[in-house]
Amino acid sequence: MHSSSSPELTQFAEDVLRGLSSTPKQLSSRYFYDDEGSRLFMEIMKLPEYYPTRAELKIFTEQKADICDAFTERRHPCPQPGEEADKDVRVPIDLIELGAGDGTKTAVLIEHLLATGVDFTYQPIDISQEANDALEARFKDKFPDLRIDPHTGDYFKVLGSLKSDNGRRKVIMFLGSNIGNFLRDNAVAFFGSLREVMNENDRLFVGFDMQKDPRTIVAAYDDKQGVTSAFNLNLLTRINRELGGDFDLDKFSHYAQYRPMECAARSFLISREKQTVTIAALNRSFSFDQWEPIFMEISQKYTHAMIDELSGDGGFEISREFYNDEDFYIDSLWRPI
Ligand code: AVI
Repeated sequence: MHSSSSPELTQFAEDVLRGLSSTPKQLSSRYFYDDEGSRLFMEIMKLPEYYPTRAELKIFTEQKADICDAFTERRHPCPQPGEEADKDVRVPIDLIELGAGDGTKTAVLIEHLLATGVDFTYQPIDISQEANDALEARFKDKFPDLRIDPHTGDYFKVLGSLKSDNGRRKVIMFLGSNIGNFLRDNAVAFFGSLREVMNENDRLFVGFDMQKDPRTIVAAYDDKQGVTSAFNLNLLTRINRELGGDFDLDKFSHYAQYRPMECAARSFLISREKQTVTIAALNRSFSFDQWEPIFMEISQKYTHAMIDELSGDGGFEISREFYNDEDFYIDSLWRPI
């Protein structure tokens, strides 16, 4: 998409222009993931303070049999009167993952599906060809019998091409509480668009990070080693490199907060002094007051009621939920309605 005034601007440039021209200033966290940003996110996932990845891995490790059963179950898990549960007959599935990362968590489910002889293919979808190539190489090495069919491109374009009913159930996975990086209206629209490319018998499997002790959440987004700070600041480096910006990273500092009433963690880069930043590709300068924030990212946390409402608003009903005892994290399996 191009604006009429600057037809040559890329989507990234347009979004930066719009974000830094708005009040309050903002930058979209979807641009965090250049090579360095992806590397820093891998580091974040190993931090002692960043619990979501370990929480989801624990659910998969401890409940893989139940999860894989639910993916391949032929009938409604609660049989209707006169109908018997038909647990032993498994449906073939296409396991489709949106943004698989390094695939560590998914590997747990794949290993179990292979061991139980389920008829399935694994189809990761990612915008990055390199990410898909690396994942394919890793999984082919780890699981020589796996049928893997990676797709590179926009989620919805790829899913649209997979829409036709081939007799196999699509199980679409969106893990890691990635949905938390969407504002609520965007999350509902995202689920609605997924619903449009799904058939009645398909399933959606979504990871949600739950509301918990606010101190635990803030620490996850403000780690002692400063990796999350580097992750946020890296977007300024990306703007400098790709758009000819002159951001001085020492003049901005990372700030993370959690607002328990909204269950939302937000991160900001705060201008430490009054300054002007010029971005050559936009042919524009932007003034910052001292202590003025740039809103960088929302990481929404959830209650059961919020998940229930989101599923309904997106066109789904909850079929099964997998969570740990403390309700720390939930993987929720949805069925289209
Ligand atoms: C990718 N996403 C779910 C992460 C999160 O928890 O919001 C991104 C992240 N930002 C800072 N730390 C991790």
